[in-house]
Amino acid sequence: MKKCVVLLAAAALCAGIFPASAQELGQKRVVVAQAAAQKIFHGKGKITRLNADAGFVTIAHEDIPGLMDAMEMQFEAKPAALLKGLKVGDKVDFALEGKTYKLLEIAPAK
Ligand SMILES: [Cu+2]
Repeated sequence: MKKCVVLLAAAALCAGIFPASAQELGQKRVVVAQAAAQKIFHGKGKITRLNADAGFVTIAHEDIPGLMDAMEMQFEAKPAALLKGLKVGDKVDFALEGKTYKLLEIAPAK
């Protein structure tokens, strides 16, 4: 009988603790995901296509740690004027917003 009471108490304790900590963990994960989404990331690559008037540039980029592996992809520059003076074949350094992938800065690599 005593064992039964102890088990019940433990079960009640667990039921009380686990939902709370699971919820807390979930909230922490959401906060971390939001922080990553709002973060500015920096990359390096080479321009393979350019539509400066429309504000689109395709870059064969290296790894962007914490965001994506190396690949060739199109980015939208914000504002489009960032792309003025650049040309296909240019090696560039760029900064992008982690959630929308919009280019915030792009300049010839130093
Ligand atoms: Cu990419």
